[in-house]
Amino acid sequence: MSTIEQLSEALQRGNAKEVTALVQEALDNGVTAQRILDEGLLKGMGLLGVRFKNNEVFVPEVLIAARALNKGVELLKAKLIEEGVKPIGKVIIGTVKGDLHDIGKNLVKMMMEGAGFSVIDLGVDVSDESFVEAVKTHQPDILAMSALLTTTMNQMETVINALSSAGLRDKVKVMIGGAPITQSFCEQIGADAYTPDAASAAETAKTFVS
Ligand code: B1M
Repeated sequence: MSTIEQLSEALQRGNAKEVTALVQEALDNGVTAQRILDEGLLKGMGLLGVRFKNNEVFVPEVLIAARALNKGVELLKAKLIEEGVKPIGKVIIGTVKGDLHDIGKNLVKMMMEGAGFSVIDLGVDVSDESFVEAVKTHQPDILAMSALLTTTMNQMETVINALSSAGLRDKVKVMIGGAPITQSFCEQIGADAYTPDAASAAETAKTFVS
């Protein structure tokens, strides 16, 4: 098995120590940072995402793999900048006002980063004003919102209305998700996409920038 294949495997097992050693080994052998990222780390994360979607692995495995991915990316960062590798798009993500649940949001963030996006995380309990301000400042391709409570999901519509009032609605794709969210809710509030899980969120995000 090649170093790159071993890297993809180690990433899926969430072995951060092995991941950093293999990234270093590949760099020492002259493999480009871009190839290490695409064919090793991101491929591994993509495969794990599919297994997550199919309920073959669960939240802890994905979180551990994401930590290993971050370690590997840290090691590659300088080289990637040197090679001029650009992210495929920019995402702003947050959990809506009044809602403190962030495990699902963090998974979506990791999967999007794994798919090659740069992600600005506004955290939890994010007001419509803060979402709008962040869209104004960072001009992302996608605004991603998470809500886990039936009492907070309507905040998503408030944010979309606030984007419209600020003249920003047609400048950004709005993606939503979280346990109480449905496709019909998505259509009702005028969001661009609802996805039920983190892996499909990353897949759908890619279609918005391709
Ligand atoms: Co809370 N909680 N919680 N909670 N909590 C739920 C959501 C609840 C369903 C539990 C229940 O009663 N059965 C219930 C909501 C009921 C409702 O509104 N219908 C509930 C409640 C009521 C509350 C409190 C009000 C409890 C109280 O204080 N009385 C309170 C509210 C606090 C607040 O937010 N203001 C509260 C607090 C908490 C904790 C702080 C203790 C903790 C959160 C810790 C944290 O997030 N850091 C917590 C937890 C852990 C849960 C449960 C048990 C698990 C949620 C979770 O992380 N799941 C949850 C019950 C449950 O869901 N079984 C529950 C794992 C996570 C991976 O799934 O977030 O759904 P999820 O993300 C999924 C998808 O939804 C999707 O991708 C992920 C998977 O790939 N997804 C997106 C999520 N965001 C997306 C965005 C996208 C696309 C996909 O695009 C942008």
